[in-house]
Amino acid sequence: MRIDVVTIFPEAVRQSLDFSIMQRAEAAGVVEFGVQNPRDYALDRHKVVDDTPYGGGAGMVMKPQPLVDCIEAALAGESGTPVLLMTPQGMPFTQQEALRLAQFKHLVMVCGHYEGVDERVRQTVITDEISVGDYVLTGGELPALMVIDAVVRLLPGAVGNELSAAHDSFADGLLEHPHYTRPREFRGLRVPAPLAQGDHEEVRRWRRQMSLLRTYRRRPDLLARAELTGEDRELLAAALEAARDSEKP
Ligand code: 4G4
Repeated sequence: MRIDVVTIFPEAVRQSLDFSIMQRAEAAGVVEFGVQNPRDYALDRHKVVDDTPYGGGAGMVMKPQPLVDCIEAALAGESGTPVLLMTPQGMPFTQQEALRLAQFKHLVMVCGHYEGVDERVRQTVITDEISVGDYVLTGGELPALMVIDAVVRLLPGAVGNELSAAHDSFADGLLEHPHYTRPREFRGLRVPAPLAQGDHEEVRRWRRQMSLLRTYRRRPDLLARAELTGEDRELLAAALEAARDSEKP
């Protein structure tokens, strides 16, 4: 996969990508990153990329011409390549969207700044608008890096354990079960018996039960949309009953 990031802070984005797993993925040939600066496409002597908003008001707006020319240079005439605008007005980014984006061989990610981008950029070149959460940031760079991280770790050869992505939180619409490593007891807290004993079927059932209980308590919205089996319902009912019993005097 190739990923181009369109940003007025190319050095900051390049530095962030030359870090940890993303760096290893690029070195391994799993992904190739490009960083493009719309300022390089500005036509005036001062390389201006922003301007005052029509209709007045505070702040500045990203001019359409440098941004669209930069995006089109990154696309190099391709069609079908997603051009993603990171914006608080976008569709919420999810694991499902990460899995969808991981199928493409080229992505172009556009980072907005100031008060936002001229609407004609959306109308001409943007294919998808993505939000990483209901909050406002000064720029789209951190959201773009979050989306890149979530997508690249799904690419074949990007993670040490190829199977780990299949077990992620949200892979089956539920939160993950708790994890433990040695020692068997830490500050008086013992590793749960089914894990310590290591009977594979008992481990599977315990993990599934904890996954269901955690999702019930923390993210009832996810549980409502998950497809539960008969065993799932029994495991959750048993876990809730056990929790209720332990609360009795
Ligand atoms: C586009 C329009 C994304 C980009 C306006 C970007 C939050 C997110 C930006 C803006 C962003 C998010 C400056 C408001 C850049 N903030 N939640 N800021 N703003 O994904």
